[in-house]
Amino acid sequence: MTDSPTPYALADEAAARLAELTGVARHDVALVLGSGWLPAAEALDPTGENTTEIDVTDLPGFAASAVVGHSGKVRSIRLPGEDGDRHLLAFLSRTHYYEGHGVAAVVHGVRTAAAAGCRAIVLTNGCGGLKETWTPGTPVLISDHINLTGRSPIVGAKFVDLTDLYSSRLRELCREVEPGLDEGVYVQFPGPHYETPAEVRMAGILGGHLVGMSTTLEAIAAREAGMEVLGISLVTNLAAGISDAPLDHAEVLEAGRAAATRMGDLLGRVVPRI
Ligand code: 8IG
Repeated sequence: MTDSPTPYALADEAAARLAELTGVARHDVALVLGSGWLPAAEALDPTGENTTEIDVTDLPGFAASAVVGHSGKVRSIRLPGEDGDRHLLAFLSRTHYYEGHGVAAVVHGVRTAAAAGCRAIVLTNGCGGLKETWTPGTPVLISDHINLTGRSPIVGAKFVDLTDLYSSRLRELCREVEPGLDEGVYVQFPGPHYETPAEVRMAGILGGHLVGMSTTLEAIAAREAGMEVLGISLVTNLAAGISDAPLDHAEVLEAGRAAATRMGDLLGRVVPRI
């Protein structure tokens, strides 16, 4: 009988295969796309001439989880910068905690990115907002989080400091490019159901401004791996009970598309400076 590899060894294997398949020995920055964020990846390389796309199922450790109902692709995108190119590793989808494959599966992409050389990671998501001024399509920088899954991706007694989990340096960089960006505390619920209005009120009382079903476990794993973390939420709806105005679905989708494209432009200017 052979022992199954540790999550870290599995990520090393995935990174080695990634380097083979993309022809890129080391990547610099990782990007995880949340719901509604695909236009951001398109905006980063509109012609696709600097992009190689592979199936995550071709990488060790992803087969059982990431793909169910998702596109399951990862792109290697070369971004020209003033002081040389950056190689961006963009996961077009993620494994969610609510899929039930466990926390290691949720953060395997993050660990693979770290093993591939990434020093920073941009975690994006679509979420509900608690501030009424955040109309659908408002991008918000994540300043901190509250992890209501009750779980940690870390294995063993490793006491990782999360004081500046969402890098203030990277938030500053974003604001240099887009000064008006607001920020807020992201609260991860386990999902997959949305919150009740009482749970949304609770999130607000706890100090939260955004509610969603992803990101916090990935951010912790990224910090454990020594990566700098930038978190950006796209508010796609007001959280349950915040507004009684019914949402026009087409309007919401269009607002999301426009905002995600704008965020792609933002990332195109921020990533080369990370
Ligand atoms: I898009 O209102 C999206 N994802 N938990 N609550 C939670 N997740 C979400 C929401 C929301 N909107």
